Amino acid sequence: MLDPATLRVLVTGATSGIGAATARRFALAGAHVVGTGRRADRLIALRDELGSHFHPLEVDVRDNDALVAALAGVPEAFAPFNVVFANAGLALGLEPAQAASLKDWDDMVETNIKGLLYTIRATLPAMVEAKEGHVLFTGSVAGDYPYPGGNTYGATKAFVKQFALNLIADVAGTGVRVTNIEPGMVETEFSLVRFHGDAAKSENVYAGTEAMTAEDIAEQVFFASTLPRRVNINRIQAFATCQSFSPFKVSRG
Ligand code: NDP
Ligand code: 8X3
Repeated sequence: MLDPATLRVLVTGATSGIGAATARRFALAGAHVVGTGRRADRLIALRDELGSHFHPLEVDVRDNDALVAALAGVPEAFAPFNVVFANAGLALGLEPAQAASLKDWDDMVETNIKGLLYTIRATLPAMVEAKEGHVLFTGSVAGDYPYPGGNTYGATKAFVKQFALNLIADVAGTGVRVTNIEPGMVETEFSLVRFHGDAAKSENVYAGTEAMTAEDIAEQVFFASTLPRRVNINRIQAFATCQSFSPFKVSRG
């Protein structure tokens, strides 16, 4: 197993949910962690909690210039990264495609696809040059399985899955590893964001279930990243145990 103290980790979307839990998991194990997000107060709170092993970086992943500039200013102890967790993302809306908001679609594409690409393009060359590094993504079961209202969100996560697999092909022989983490239902702020702040709708998603926790997913990220460097986990797909599949729906009459 790799010594976590040797890891210099970038986590995008560290202000909440899976990203915050992952930043905690690595920092408390002795890694140096840079966490990003747009909500500076959340990042400062995480720094207050985790101390000198956490460096906050307020940046919107959709702004490539800002992202590149912010990453260039990371203190020495935290760079160069040898683990990059491109996790920042969101679902917006659950309407059928014919009724969905085009702005929601734009925001998902800008964040889940373009922001993720900016993150990788800004960090991958240094890992390839160092012949050491690990890129992990937060994909989703929605990238494999369709559901009503999943339209653009699921398609962005299908992009993430295929990009991850293609990246494995590109970095072959460089020592860089690539893993797509593909969770099912995790109770975070995900549904609150999806329903544009409607707490009742969000709570309804998790009511009566035992959803996975952000810590459950952080553990998967930590596991994949601390395996010996000879091991590349391509994909980890996990449902909450209470989740399963439905039969095909057939419209009749
Ligand atoms: P949260 O809403 O709790 O966290 C989302 C994180 O993404 C926040 O830190 C948020 O930070 C950040 N983020 C969103 N947009 C931007 C942006 N433009 N720039 C920078 N950061 C951004 O949800 P989760 O933790 O659940 O989501 C994390 C990832 O997990 C997402 O990619 C999501 O699609 C994926 N996922 C979630 C599942 C679930 O059931 N919860 C299941 C499968 C995948 P801020 O708002 O401060 O910028
Ligand atoms: C989040 C899981 O099923 O809400 O990616 O799309 S789901």
